[in-house]
Amino acid sequence: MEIFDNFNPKEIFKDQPESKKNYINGTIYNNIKVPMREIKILGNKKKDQEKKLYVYDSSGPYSDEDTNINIKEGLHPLRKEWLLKRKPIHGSTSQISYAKKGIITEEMEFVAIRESQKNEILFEKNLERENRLKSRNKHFTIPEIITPEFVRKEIASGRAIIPSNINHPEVEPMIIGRSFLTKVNANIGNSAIHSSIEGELEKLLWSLRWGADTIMDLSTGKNIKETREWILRNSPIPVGTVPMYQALEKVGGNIEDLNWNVYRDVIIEQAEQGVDYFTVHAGILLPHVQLTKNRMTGIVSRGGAIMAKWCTTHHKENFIYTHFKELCEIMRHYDISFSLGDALRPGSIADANDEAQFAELKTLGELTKIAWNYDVQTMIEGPGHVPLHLIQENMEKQFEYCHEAPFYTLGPLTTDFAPGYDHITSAIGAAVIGWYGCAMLCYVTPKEHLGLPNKDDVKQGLIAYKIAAHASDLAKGHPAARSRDDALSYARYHFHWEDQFHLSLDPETARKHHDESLPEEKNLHTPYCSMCGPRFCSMRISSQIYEDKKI
Ligand code: IRN
Ligand code: FE2
Repeated sequence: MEIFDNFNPKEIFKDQPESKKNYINGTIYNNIKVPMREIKILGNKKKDQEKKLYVYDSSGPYSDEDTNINIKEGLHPLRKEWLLKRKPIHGSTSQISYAKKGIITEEMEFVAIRESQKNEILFEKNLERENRLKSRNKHFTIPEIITPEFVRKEIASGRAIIPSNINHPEVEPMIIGRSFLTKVNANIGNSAIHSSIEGELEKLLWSLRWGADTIMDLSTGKNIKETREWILRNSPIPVGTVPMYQALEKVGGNIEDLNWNVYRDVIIEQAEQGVDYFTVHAGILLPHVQLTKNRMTGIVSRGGAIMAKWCTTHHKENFIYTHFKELCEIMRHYDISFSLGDALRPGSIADANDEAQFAELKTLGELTKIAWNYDVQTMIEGPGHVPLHLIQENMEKQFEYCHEAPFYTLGPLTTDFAPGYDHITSAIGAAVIGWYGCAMLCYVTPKEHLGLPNKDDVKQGLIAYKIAAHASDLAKGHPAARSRDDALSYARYHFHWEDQFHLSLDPETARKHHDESLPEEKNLHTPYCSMCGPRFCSMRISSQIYEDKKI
């Protein structure tokens, strides 16, 4: 059988009933079409008028009803015409260089529209309620309306990035920054033990179905370049990589044979293909390595451990650090964003917030300034394993040392004692750090610390992280966040079971749980579920109080 013969992307996106993709045109640029999902709210069909809820949708053209996508041909390069018309500024085509010049690009208007779903008409405004639920975040507030000009300012100041390599025109622009919806990254990629291109593409589509905002291809096994090409041509979301992994493959796995030239060649190859952001372990310095000596779990970052071994073997300074400006010039040319790697992130509760971790964070702050001088968009990677009470300090130090560049954290995992459930241990920490202002959450799957995630692990990881990100958005007061909760609660209180399913993060699972004990069609009209039965349903009893006008 030929590769991809049994591959039907449509199958993956068919489980979202009563909802469809829709597009909104730009006003500055009327040739842009911004995707979102429209969910029908049926209400009580006899009494209520049908309503619609608009939600952010990152799944790309795969979920469009009338499009058939051929994986072998790749996606339509929607940014191509925007890019062709654009003139470089002093050799730079990066979003930050246009933003600094006061220019609003197509990408900036695109994300402004994408971030502002207008749902306020769904329910009557209640001022008391709005005030009570207001965000209490001391460090920043999110504007009621996200305009293209606001987006431009956030990018110019370095507080947000739009990762979008000029060679990845298939990307639907998205923004990463604390004043925007909290984003989720899903890691995919093969390993030497387990690998197939088809399997990785399936994980890409699965990530799109479950709401990933970016993916990282962390392949370390066979056919790294070819796998990446398939992923890039078929990915409507930004793709990140850790170039160090391919560099190590190139020198046959011998860390001591690495050098700047090998690394640079990999960077250029991946830049040409269209990778949108690079995790670069430039902040771990030779003197930092000894600070990790007394740790419980040493250096747990793969890229970080490789670099630490290289530095100590040759007794030389980190070659990415010493060539950082040259790297900035390459990055700027393609508009690739930095994801400055946290080589010294804690890998256990015992090592959280230690000297090594924060020493590196300071260096990342210095590198951020250099990257901004070169007009390279930059975000900062963060931990790792951190108990709940030490999370806030991470966010505050990052704001301070890294000049408010977007933070992108792995979890953090809030306890070490639950292997097999680390999507949960980490989603707890992720929700908290997102609330404090972390811009993107790198998911953790149930396989963390145990093995390479499969398709189902990707789903479980993403579900946990979509919940964490949404909880953060409610707490930080993103204007587009709450309407879905309100719509779902309304449906729940009024026993509109179908609406409750359709508005769910995972409609199929919600329906399955309901139908497990009350499967007949008539039970979709009953004002109770099998948890309490008809006589003990509190929602039913309480609505009777108001109907009887007892209060
Ligand atoms: C995110 C935040 N801190 C680390 N990450 C992710 O960890 C990073 O983006 C990459 O996907 C993954 C592996 O990084 P190391 O182990 O090579 O540092
Ligand atoms: Fe870990």
